[in-house]
Amino acid sequence: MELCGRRVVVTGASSGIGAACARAFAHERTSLVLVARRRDRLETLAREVEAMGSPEVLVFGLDVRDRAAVEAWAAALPEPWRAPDVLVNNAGLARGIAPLHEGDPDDWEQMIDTNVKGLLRVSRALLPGMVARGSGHVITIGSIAGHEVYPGGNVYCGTKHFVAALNRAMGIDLLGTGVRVSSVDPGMVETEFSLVRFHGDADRAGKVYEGFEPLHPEDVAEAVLFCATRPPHVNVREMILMPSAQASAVHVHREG
Ligand code: NDP
Ligand code: 8X3
Repeated sequence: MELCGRRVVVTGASSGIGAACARAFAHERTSLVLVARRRDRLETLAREVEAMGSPEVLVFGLDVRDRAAVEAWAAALPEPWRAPDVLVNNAGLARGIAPLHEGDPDDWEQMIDTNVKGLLRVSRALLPGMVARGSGHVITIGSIAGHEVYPGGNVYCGTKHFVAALNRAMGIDLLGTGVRVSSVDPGMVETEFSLVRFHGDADRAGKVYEGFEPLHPEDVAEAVLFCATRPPHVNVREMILMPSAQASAVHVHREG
């Protein structure tokens, strides 16, 4: 499917996979709405993707955990943007890796409020316009953590299992509406993900990616673009994307 001139919303565009998706879509000359809490980063990215050829780029400093703010954001979007052609549901995070009995409930709430409720809120805000128009595509960034669990992954894995279930359920809900639903589910991608998970401990975060080549955010963006460019009769429902050195959440082949 030709993407030039289409409207694409990317949540979590200030970093990592979301920023790479914004660049990948800009390369196809789509217009972009970029959403994240760190607006300054979005403004820098906006200048970059405009220079790449995006005809229109709008940035919104938005916390997807804030229900009223998400509703106000959607209501304030310029009219054509209330029914984007593609929504990349990417904003998300892990906090901590403690066993459940030692876990921090504040971390749990942040993951649940962002990965589960934030994703629901943004989808609920933009889907009615897509359904009314009879076309659109929701592409969610799930995770290998939505297919398996690993030590200390408890709540994060729970949120990503929710995302996997929601992707399947939305596929049923939206059947016959012309709106496609896809999930791209990566293994380890080197982004700010581990820095956030380990509360800013850069040494610990760096060790996660030592001794093997993890996925790069651009690899995931390419998979998202693949989903978005299938002809209208084709829908990628779920795509699992792993580094070649990773066989499961806990099996990673490290050199040295
Ligand atoms: P990054 O930390 O680099 O990016 C996360 C993005 O989410 C940032 O742009 C951040 O922006 C945004 N975000 C976080 N919380 C909120 C919020 N409350 N409101 C709005 N935006 C928010 O990590 P990744 O790029 O790796 O993560 C992107 C997605 O990919 C996540 O859903 C993650 O679970 C998933 N994933 C990551 C993998 C990995 O190994 N890296 C593997 C599998 C899936 P800001 O802080 O400015 O709000
Ligand atoms: C992020 C990848 O393996 O840390 O979703 O869960 S993992």
